[in-house]
Amino acid sequence: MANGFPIDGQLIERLNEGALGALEDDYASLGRQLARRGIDVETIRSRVAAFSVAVPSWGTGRGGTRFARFPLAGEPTGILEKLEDCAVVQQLCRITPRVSPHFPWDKVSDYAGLREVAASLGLGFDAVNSNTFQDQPGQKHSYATGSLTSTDPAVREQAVAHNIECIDIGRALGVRDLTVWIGDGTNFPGQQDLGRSFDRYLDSAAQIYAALPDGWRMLIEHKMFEPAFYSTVIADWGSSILAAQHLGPKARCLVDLGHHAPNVNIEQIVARLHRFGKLGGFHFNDSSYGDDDLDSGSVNPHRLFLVFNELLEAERNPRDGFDPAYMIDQSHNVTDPIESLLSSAEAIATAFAKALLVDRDMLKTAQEENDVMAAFQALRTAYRTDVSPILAMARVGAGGAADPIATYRASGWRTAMAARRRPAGSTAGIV
Ligand code: LRH
Ligand code: MN
Repeated sequence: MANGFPIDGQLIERLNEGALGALEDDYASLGRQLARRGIDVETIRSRVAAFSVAVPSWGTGRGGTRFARFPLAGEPTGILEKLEDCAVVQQLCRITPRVSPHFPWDKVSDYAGLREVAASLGLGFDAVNSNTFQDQPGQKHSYATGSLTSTDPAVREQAVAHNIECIDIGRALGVRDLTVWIGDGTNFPGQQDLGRSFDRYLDSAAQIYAALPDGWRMLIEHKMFEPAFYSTVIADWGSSILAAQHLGPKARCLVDLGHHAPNVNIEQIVARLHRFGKLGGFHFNDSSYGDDDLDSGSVNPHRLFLVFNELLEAERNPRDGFDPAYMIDQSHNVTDPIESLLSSAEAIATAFAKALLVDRDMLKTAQEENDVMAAFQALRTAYRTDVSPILAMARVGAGGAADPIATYRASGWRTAMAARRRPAGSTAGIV
């Protein structure tokens, strides 16, 4: 297979041939429509072709809740099979060339070897994720009462050491970001002192920060609640930016879209973090209630568009080091994870492409002149544009599939993997 990609390239070519006529017709018609708006469709296509978002290794398996996890026959059971499935996603959509791994879930003995395997599949790695929200078999100290903020110095030391181990792994994998999400918090008022627990966080995080190599970033991920249900140490962007400013320039804030109360204006949080040079990255997903980890754009694609609208404004007014890491973080409880990742990558690239269509000079003029409806219509005109022909042309131009999900189904990949892979366990929980 070309470039070690798992699916037969001739199948993709054959199916693309059948779709090309209609696609070129739709693309030409969209090109004429955009030209009337002073927009060159080819410029948008090349921006879309250069766009990419990382996939989470843990998103290739079925996710679950505390109630149950329903395994899928043929789902991956280890990092090598996870990389194969990530390669299928990249082969078909061509905008997910990197995998964000999670440790110790993706632990192996030879990380240089893992990097080679990924490269042979046309993949690289993105931010490494530490895990001090679960106890591992044989672990000396439990994280039941916290990790980086535990009152027990031995527990904090263990959690700091794990994060430093993740940095070492990341160096072997050729990445430069460490994502630190901790579930530390309380379930009862009075259970912990809210001030001292934050101070313990700052002290532990400073030790991790000190271990960051040059050029590395520590991405602090806030989350309103879960697994703690009364208070969470890093509960919101305020706690996150205060910690990042306290730690130093390598510390940035990561925005997981699902980690906010319903209806929070996340795009304004993006604008604030960018204003102070602390916008480090994203975990894209969708949600209605809690950290539902649903497919990006599946519930509220307009919010995703508004986030990318802010990101393009930020790009026009770059602060030092505007280079947010784009990653997906989802839990695929009822779909084939590959189909969800294909659908989500499409939704994220769609939001980006629509945001590229906003007439920003017209928007700024309307804003300055308080022409409210003109300002809103500047966004709405872009949002209601069907950009799917641009995404498909960019995909096919890069060797991907005109219709990724239909091509994936035609490949019979999952059935083949069900015959080849051992059944995955059905323990409840995320992985
Ligand atoms: C926490 C989170 C975090 C990951 C985990 C898998 O809810 O978003 O980013 O470590 O999910
Ligand atoms: Mn996340």
